[in-house]
Amino acid sequence: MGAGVMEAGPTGPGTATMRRGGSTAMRRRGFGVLCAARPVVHSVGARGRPAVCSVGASRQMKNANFPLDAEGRTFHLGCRKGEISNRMLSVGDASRAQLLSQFLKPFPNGDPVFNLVSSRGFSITTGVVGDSNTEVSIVTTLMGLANMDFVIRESRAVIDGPMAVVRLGTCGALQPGTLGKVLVPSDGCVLVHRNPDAFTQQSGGSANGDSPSPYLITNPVFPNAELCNGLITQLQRTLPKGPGGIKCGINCTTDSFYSSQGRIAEDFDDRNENLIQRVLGEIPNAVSFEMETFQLLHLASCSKGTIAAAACAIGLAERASNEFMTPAQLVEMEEKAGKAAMDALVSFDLSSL
Ligand code: R1P
Repeated sequence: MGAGVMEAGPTGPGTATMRRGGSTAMRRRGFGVLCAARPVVHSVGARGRPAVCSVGASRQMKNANFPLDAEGRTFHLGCRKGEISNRMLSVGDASRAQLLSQFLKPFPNGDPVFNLVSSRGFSITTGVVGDSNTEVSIVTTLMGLANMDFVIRESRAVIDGPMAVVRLGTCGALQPGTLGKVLVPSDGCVLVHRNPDAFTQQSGGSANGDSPSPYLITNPVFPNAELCNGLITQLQRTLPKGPGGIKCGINCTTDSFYSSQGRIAEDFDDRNENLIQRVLGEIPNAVSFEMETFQLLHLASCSKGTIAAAACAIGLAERASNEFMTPAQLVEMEEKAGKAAMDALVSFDLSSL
């Protein structure tokens, strides 16, 4: 944890102080607004007693079209204005968020690093990056398209002005020799998704007699070029050259870790035996399989020019060789790539949007 992080939970009791407008009454009641950076639904209230985090369903929401509670907190992320920076680092894993919070310092006015965990398990940690005097939020976006949708839409709703978002994930490495590299979708990102109609009995095939394909591949979406180039520059600065470095190409986001990434299962009819071969045949420079980047880049492209987004992912497992990085290797790469991503966010000119 970075100095001054308000840490709470079983392994790190601290003082849960509301930053930026938290109500004293809520603090006094030990209202569990601030929780652990870990996926733990406990916080430490003002009296140091664990309390169930209640940023979630127990609050009275208003407006069924875009629910907000009486404090203006969003339904799932549990955040309100002033708690998330315009510069956001999205990570899937709570332990990655906690690891990278070491790079966040308290605010110049003395406010400690801010931390919130919603009852849905999303976390937000906001502080100042190193000596830059620039705020960044590390947001745990969990897994999959829907969770990225919650994070981007709900953060957009409570942030004024342009936003820059970088995702640092892990992924399946598709090209031989890329285990442990940071794979950057500078050439775009497609969505590979299961086509349920191909699995139903009434799907009789198309007019030309073809059976519907069990997996569909979209056209690519693209990162913001300036943010992506800045990310590559920072990664090249931070990472070793050669095998431990970066590889650029196309990322394939999938709607399943299993079927649409070509993992063979005995318990389900998945019809995916040739999927990896097909993906690499159609997209020779496909470098990675992961589960969120398409939604991030797609939403950014539909944000009416208000969100710049880019992404990278550590090749945690190489699909062809079946090899995995060790946990120690992963932590080392998360630290290096995470710092690079935060520096890229700090360097990005938000006024260019
Ligand atoms: C699957 O294990 C998860 O890991 C990858 C995938 O995109 C998916 O979310 O990324 P993260 O490590 O960022 O979660």
